[in-house]
Amino acid sequence: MTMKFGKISLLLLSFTVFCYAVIAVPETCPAANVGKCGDPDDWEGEFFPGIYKIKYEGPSSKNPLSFKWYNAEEEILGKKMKDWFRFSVAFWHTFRGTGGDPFGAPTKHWPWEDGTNSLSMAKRRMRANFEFINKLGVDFWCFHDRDIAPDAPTLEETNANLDEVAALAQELQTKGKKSVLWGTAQLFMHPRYMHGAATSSELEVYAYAAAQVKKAMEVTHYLGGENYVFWGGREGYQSLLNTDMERELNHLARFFEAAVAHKKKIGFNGKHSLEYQLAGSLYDWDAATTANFLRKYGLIGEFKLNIECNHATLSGHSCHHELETARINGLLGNIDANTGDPQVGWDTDQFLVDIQEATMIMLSVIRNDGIAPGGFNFDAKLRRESTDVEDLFIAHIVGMDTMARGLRNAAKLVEDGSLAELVRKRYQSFDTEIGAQIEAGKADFEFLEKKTKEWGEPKVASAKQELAEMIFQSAM
Ligand code: XLS
Ligand code: CA
Ligand code: CA
Repeated sequence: MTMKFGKISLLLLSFTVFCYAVIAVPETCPAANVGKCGDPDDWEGEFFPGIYKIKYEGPSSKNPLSFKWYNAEEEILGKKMKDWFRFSVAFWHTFRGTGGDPFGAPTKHWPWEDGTNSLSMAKRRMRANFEFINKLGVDFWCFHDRDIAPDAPTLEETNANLDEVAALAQELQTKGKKSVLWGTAQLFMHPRYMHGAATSSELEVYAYAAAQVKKAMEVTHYLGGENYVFWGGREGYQSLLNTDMERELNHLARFFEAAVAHKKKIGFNGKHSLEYQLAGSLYDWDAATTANFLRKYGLIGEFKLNIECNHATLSGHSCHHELETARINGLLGNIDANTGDPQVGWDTDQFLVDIQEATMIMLSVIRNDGIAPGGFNFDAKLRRESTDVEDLFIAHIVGMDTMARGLRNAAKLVEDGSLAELVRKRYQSFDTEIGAQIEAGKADFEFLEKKTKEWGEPKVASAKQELAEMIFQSAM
């Protein structure tokens, strides 16, 4: 009996050791390249062997590695599809996302990763990024400073790492005619930013953040970036009992003023975008709050907003609401094309695949006549359970196709005109002499009281919401 138990234990032990060995040894080369890439700098192979340039094959195609709706060169409402979108790949999700979460270990083991965050690994990853965007047929990419190059013990060494990776990115960009849509500084991961960056109670942290943004702006400019984004993921508070909110917001405004001054100093003509919201008590809560902040501090002309759809949901709005708020304030800059989970109150950053939502988004974008020099950045990650390399392509393809369907549908609605006509009719009482007087601010209360006495009880028409929904659906 004891013997039998001993044998079984040994068997189990060897099985565990075997499994551990299989799981623990990270794959460092694709099968075809074994032996050729022992050192990360020696990488000779393709990162995505067997995946060719993704082509438009039309809606009847069953090929997952093809576009069914996104046809880059096709003109819709006088603009090529690629120019409506200016799609961008987010380096942090696509090349630094591991599938790990607070309860589970990483699930993605990309063949090119060696399990380190070394400088040579950073360069290899950058090559993977360019092969990816070239094959996907996207013109732009976005990055945080710390996604693309490793942190080092001193700022000088960290900056030197960043310069080295940026030089490679520059070379690869020129080859593939690609460009940076926006760059940004990661001011939320490192523990020094636990009280915030520009709103930290610690002066030295404020200074460190300034130095980091200075460098990130310079690198973005060096890479021909068209925009620079600020996302204040830690700019907020946990408790007002220990917080001087007014002082923190004043500091934040000073920080942005200094960033604008530095942009001018280095001749970076890119537009600044402010992105808002994650969760909790953040200062940049939604588009309206952020617009108010910019107005109060006289920064409104220097910034636009980077609207992230998942953040819109977290602040209790639809993405369409946030886009319209930004648009009517002349602040629509970039779109982080992603979505959240309606049942989960967290920033899940999923690929947006809801065609109705995409249509609403594109209605705003068409009304704005596009968003250049901004674009659509896929700030979205594969689900933890999606672990094949090809899933990276499939996720972006379905994201691009969804937006393309949104554009096609929105264009149909615009060309058909019934929805616009319904809205026009709804407000037609203002298309009168008195309506014009009200809209020009020339109708005082006495005049309106006189008119009301003349007219009697107002006649109120139907809002026709269901008819509007019916027209909207007819374009799907
Ligand atoms: C996180 C943010 C972040 C910004 C860039 O939720 O969306 O990814 O876009 O710092
Ligand atoms: Ca974002
Ligand atoms: Ca997000």
